[in-house]
Amino acid sequence: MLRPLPVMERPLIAVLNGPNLNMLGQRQPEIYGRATLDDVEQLCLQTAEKLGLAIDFRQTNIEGELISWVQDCRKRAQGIIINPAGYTHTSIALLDALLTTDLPVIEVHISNIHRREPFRHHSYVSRAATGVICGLGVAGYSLALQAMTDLILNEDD
Ligand code: CA2
Repeated sequence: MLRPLPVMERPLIAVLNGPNLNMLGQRQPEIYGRATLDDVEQLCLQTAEKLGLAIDFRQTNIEGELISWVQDCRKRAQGIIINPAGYTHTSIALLDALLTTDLPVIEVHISNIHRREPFRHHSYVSRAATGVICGLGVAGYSLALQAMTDLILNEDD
């Protein structure tokens, strides 16, 4: 049986979360469910362990900080999973940062943004995304890690 890779040698995936996602589980459970952001991090850690990935899971309420984290990924990560939250629908600056990374990007939304208010139907970020997962609750993060594994393994195809 193959031994799992030591954490240092595993591909690093940044899992980045935008504004107000620190409120998960505390408000609007009818839209976002009952899981907290800590629960989502645990889900990602468990999924990453099974897939042989390392993850760097972060949340910020500050647009510039999110952009700096995306820029840093160019030097240190193999892929980006991002729930840009409200910046999805507003931030050309975040789109520009993602476009400069040349990394696979998966955009995740907990809710189905297309079933919600019209202003949520457009995503600037999607233009930089390899794929988008929305409407499957926090399981979308786990699905994104699985998809990211396939993207990284097939990178040279
Ligand atoms: O469905 C998603 O994951 C969103 O990215 C969440 C954003 C929203 O602006 C996007 O349109 C869709 C909102 C994140 C705020 O999350 C909260 C969670 C619980 C209570 C309050 C806010």
